[in-house]
Amino acid sequence: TPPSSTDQSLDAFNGDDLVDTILESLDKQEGNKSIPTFVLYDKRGLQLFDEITHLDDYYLTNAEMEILKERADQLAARLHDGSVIIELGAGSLRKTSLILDAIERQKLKVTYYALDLDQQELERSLGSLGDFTHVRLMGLLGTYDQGIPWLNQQFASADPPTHKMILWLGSSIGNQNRRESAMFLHRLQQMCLQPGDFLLIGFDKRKDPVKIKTAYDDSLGTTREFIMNGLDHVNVILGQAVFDRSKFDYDSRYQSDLGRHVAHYRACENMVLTYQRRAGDQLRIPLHKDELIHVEYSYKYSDEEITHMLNAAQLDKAEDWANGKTPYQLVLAEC
Ligand code: AVI
Repeated sequence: TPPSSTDQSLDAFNGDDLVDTILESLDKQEGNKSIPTFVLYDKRGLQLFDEITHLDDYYLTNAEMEILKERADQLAARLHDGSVIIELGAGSLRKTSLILDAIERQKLKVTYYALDLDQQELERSLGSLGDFTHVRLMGLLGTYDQGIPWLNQQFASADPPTHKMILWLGSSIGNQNRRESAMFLHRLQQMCLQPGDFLLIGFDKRKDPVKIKTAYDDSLGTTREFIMNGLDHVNVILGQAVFDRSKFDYDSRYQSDLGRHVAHYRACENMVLTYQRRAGDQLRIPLHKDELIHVEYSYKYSDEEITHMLNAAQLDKAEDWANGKTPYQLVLAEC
């Protein structure tokens, strides 16, 4: 069955697996403790992230929209009747609507698949797009690991092959380390793309450390709240109040030598996290004052790093669209 927008639940997001994943990543020595990044995206987290994308300090979304406004017609001209667009981590679709409007203007019969994790969000954002005559909208509920093989299977035997364009926008590539991203792109290239297919990727550039730091520690405190909400979500997943949010702070650092922003939780005092297991015993995780628990990386890219990554994935650069005002770049890669 496809991960459809209507009835599919996320097997990979099975509750017990999540609990184990979180406890295992926490039960480590000082310096190695982490919480998986996905905890940031519960319902409130998705709302807060949407708020972040409207902030002036978080320049990434506006920069990407500016580029898309300018380039949407050029992008649509790369498609044909019968082409398929697949968006990984579709989100609010504010940016995507710029592309879909351009396709509609060019009267191309294109099917658009939005892959995302939250069914209600998916339905709401697809519903907000309005009516199209030429573009067909489809929601795919699932993780990348569920959606990509399904799509691959869906189009593998088409003759002639279905022309595809994959969208990976919003600098989502930055939330994996460079090696993981290169491997992911290579996998996409191998599994889903055929000669003539495209992949559009949004990269935040590593040019301006001060601007980047402000984007992740904004003046309204929305990012702080977005990160701190992750602890509430962890308590919900664990089914116990393991974290007392008032005893933690958001630690935001831009490491310019490594070209990445790192988000941590910092313990404000010595404490012991306690989780009551079903078997009756307790898992106890001591934390020192100022100990850090990692929750998110946001990697930034130089031109060389982008080229290197595309080469490693055996992709060619077809277009390289920058924004004159902010260090952000959209790269259209071709298989
Ligand atoms: C979703 N992702 C690309 C965002 C980023 O920039 O890493 C998530 C985010 N974290 C803090 N602010 C925004």
